Amino acid sequence: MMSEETTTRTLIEPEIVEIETDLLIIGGGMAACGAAYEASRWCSDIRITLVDKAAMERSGAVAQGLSAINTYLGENSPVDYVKMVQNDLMGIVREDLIYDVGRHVDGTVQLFEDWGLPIWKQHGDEGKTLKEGGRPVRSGKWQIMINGESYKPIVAEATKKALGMENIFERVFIVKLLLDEKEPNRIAGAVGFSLREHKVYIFRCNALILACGGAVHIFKPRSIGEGMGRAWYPVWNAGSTYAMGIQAGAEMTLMENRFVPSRFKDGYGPVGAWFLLFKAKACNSYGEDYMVRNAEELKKYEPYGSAAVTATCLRNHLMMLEMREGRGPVYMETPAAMKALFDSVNNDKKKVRELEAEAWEDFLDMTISQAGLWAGLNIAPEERHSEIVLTEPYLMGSHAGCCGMWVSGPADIAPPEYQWGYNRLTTVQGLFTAGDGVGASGHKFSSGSHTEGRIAGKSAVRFVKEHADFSPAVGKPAQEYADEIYKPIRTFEEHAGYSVTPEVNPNYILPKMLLLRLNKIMDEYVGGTSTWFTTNDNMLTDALEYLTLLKEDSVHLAAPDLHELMRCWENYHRIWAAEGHLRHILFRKETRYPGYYYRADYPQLDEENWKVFVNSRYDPETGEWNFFTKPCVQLIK
Ligand code: SFD
Ligand code: AMP
Repeated sequence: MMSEETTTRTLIEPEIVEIETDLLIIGGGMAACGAAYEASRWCSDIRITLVDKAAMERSGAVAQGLSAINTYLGENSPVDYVKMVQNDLMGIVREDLIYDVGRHVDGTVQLFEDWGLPIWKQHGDEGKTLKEGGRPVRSGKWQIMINGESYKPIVAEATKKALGMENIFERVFIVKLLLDEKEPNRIAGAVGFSLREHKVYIFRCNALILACGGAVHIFKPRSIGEGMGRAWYPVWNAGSTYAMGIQAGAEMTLMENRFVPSRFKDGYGPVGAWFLLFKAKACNSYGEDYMVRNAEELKKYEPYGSAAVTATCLRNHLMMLEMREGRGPVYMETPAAMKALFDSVNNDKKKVRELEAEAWEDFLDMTISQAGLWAGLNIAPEERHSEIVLTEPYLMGSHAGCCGMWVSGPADIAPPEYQWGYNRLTTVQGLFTAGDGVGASGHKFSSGSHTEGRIAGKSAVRFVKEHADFSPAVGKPAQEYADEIYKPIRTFEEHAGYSVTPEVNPNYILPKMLLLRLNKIMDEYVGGTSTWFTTNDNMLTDALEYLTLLKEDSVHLAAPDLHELMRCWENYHRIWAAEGHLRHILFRKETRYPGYYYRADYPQLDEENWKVFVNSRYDPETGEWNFFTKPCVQLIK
């Protein structure tokens, strides 16, 4: 143990900065950028402020870029888009919200092109924009190819220009939302801290758009040790959207849903371009296509099993059978696909080189580590196949997953039970969300999330104008918020030096330790990779007890610096998002998403009793969770 003198430190007192605004946007990703861009178009007389925990140029899921835009309708109709999403998410979706994204998304993609995003065009249409009728190169029915390494800087730049840098706070992490003191269930602001300076921010606002992306590292990842930072979705999306929404009392929907992507093993490279553009097949280690071999299995999951495109979770289910029954590993058969493509260009040397470059570029544009791994393993995709695997689960509302908040739908389409005034308003007055935040409407991807942000932005501006007499009243004195946020710094200051090794100290928990404990609970009891995504009532009940203890212990989190302070709050958010997920799985007594998770005690799909939304509300006054179902209204037959 070290002596007393060495532990004496000067306590850090953060400066408190208080900011009044009309519309506060939390997040700087695709949805938030869309919200800020659109909101500024509809008003010059209201104050709009955006707060991002990172630098917007490279923040959020699109940080590394993307190689495709997965939602572009083009020749398809919004009705077909709704049908596709409905089937992919096993029938329970909000068709009004999906239709709304579908009818506006192409305009958003055309804006991206105007701002400088290079979109691949079919032979003969090179140089023609989409607006001018240029035909994009489609990888699939809904997806188009882009040169997307700089996708995020391009989208962020347009937002910065629209909003002005003076209204953007970068590297400020929002810890929690503030409810109004006078009006119940009414948003009034948010508090957070700077990651660069000792400053705590208190924002007061009239309306707020919460768009902090999805949740990663809730479950133990497949990558371990020094590779643990590698995941498919970005590790810096820590469930803040769900946690802060739940804590504020917003009604949540389908939080039991998750997304388990099949990905190139260890590098987490996406598979879409390989399946759709390069037309590759994925086979078990005996060379059998698992979709063909296990086709009969799909009959158990009608009406979804017989759809023209098999739902993502069911594709996973068929792949998992191979692993469970011992016929793994599963490989993406890249050499056969490349050979067919080379043959299609008559093995023309220049064209062959271009195709090889495209294969690498798919990863270099969005998952650079996968290209690194190929190089490290001496894999040339035209010569050697690559293993694919089902990753750990992610919580998200924008890809082939649909957990999130329950929001009001568009006035012209939403049935009365799905509508309470403002499009994308949550059940908390003044609180809006978009992108990963909106539940029951997946398959938005980057373009749809930006589109939905634009929808929410326009709607929130109208809300502000129609509630101009509101003046936010936040409860506690500013210093109390500052003390609460800086508690982990204080804990470290108080106890550092008690032990020689800072990682081993009985007086506190470092964020990584807490993360590992959360990951272990979720993995082993709530259907992570260790149990092949299988859980049951007893496992879930035990997990809830362990999670409750973990939440209690989180008061002992300690942060040696501002970066670790962010890690503390991120992990606190993860616990809340995890709890929502767990409680929802416990409530739904069926296996709605085979391939995403299995309730071993209710292994069937139960269309008769469970084709409903499972919704929940945490009451911030009492601390109680309340669960109920809502009908699933089918608008399109
Ligand atoms: O290949 C706080 N996505 C794909 N979309 C496509 O269109 N095409 C693809 O090719 C896609 N693929 C893909 C995708 C994502 C990733 C990581 C890979 C590959 C490797 C999905 C889209 O990217 C995704 O749907 C959207 O980005 C979702 O938008 P949004 O806005 O809901 O989330 P965000 O962009 O991650 O932004 C979150 C923001 O919040 C900030 N933030 N700020 C303040 N305080 C806090 N507490 C905060 N917490 C988070 C973040 O910094 C960020 O700015 S493929 O796999 O299919
Ligand atoms: P991914 O790379 O898995 O994120 O997928 C990118 C896009 O391709 C998404 O729109 C997926 O729904 C779609 N996709 C991926 N694999 C398949 C497949 N085998 N069949 C149909 N669509 C797919």
